[in-house]
Amino acid sequence: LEWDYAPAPESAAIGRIRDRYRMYLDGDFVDGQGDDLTSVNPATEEPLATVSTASAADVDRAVTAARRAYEGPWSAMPAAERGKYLFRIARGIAERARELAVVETLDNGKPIKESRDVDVPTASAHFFYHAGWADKLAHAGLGPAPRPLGVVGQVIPWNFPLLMAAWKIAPALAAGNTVVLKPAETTPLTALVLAEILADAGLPDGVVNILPGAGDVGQALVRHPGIDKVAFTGSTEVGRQIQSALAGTGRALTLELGGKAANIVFDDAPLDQAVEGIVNGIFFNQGHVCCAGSRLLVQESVADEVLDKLRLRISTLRLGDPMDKNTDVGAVNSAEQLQRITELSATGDLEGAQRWTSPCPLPDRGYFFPPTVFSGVTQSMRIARDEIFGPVLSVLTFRTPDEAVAKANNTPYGLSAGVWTEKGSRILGMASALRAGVVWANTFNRFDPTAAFGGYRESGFGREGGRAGLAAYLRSDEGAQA
Ligand code: TXE
Repeated sequence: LEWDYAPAPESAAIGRIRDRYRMYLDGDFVDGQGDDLTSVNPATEEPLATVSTASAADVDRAVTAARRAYEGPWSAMPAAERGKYLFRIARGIAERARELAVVETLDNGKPIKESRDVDVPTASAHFFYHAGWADKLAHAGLGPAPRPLGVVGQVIPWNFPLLMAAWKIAPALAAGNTVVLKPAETTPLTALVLAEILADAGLPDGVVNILPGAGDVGQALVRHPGIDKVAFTGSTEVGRQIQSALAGTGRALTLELGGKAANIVFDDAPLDQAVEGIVNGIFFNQGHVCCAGSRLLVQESVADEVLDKLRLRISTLRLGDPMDKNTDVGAVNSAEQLQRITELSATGDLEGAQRWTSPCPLPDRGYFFPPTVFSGVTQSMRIARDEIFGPVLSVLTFRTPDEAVAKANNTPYGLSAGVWTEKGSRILGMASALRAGVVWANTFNRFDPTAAFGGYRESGFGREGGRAGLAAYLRSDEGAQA
């Protein structure tokens, strides 16, 4: 399958998606014993590549390989050497940035400008940041000699396939652990390209193993007795199952689950800037973002003005071919997710909210859902409570800051929130009153490897990024335990 996307001369040699991808086990690319899966381009509904998947026996082999690597070369290696591998991986991602961005967009459906400008550079930045930590763990404020946990089992979702792999693998390796990672079944390709980068970096065999497969492979991995810690990003439902499966085992666990973030706009906010933040908050990555600003809470006095500006701005968003660098909204990742979004948003109509849909035309094929805004939403409606994980915004209003806090916190989730106001004191007050792991002020959806990311309550526990994220991969009081 030739790329449509003009490759730079220096990368012309790798301008091809392979027909078949194999799993990465103990330093080799091998066929797994599971049934092959076909990765589909969600923008065209055409098959992209065949991917070999793991069986429970493959999971067992991978855990054994990771244990051997942990007890052997990886633990024996001076920490500064470990850091060098992470630097090499960071550089490898940067060198293959164009290829990774293209594969990500074809496999996931996200606009190429997002994979190119956000996913791939942030993945590389994550390895760079953690490379620097590898030989400085004694200075991380986690005690004089923090120790790794051992073999880590990691399961990631399909919304940021490469970036989630980087978020999981980089801190685990920096802290001295070894890894078995399972990418999501609809987006396994960039994790397997990353595996090539790991192999090219000369990472010792078994330090990282990447095993594609569906939920059954994830289940075999997280329940494997040879795993010392599980890190999971995905649905709250599966997170709950994993937590109960691990209860009483003493194994470490971090969960990064769903969200229903409030993006709160006060009447003194710079409204044009806020509108940009609202649009970015919910339409970035088609709204397939756990911290998406899916509930707009706007102060009543400016609600009509904000809604008018918002509709105007959304009408200019270009939806369509994710490989077109002008596209703002790409394809929904799978037919299943499209159906979920369609069904959940239909409850908004039934419950009496007013639906407004962007006038952009939808392509004839592919899984697309138009940017949608529901106004007149009340707190009891499902579209105000449930995570839609799509380009659908629910708009509620408030009169006072206290009412804004009460409505924002009226959710079982607690991952993120946004506050738009010119008043610094109000930002600080809201940040401490909002029950959310991340509160953005006059911006939204900003990610940085130095900053801890994670939630409360049904959004999970444990942090990724920053010193706290590192602590989650070390034996210390700060790592969350099941
Ligand atoms: O998630 P799953 P799905 C939310 C979002 C979305 C919904 C369903 O609301 O609409 O979840 O998405 C693996 N043991 N989020 O069905 O099933 C699975 O193979 C171990 C929010 O895709 O949780 C995949 O690799 N692993 C979220 C990963 O878990 C299991 C991102 C996520 O899939 C498993 C994704 C099991 N029993 C969805 N069952 C976020 N926090 O960003 C499945 N998996």
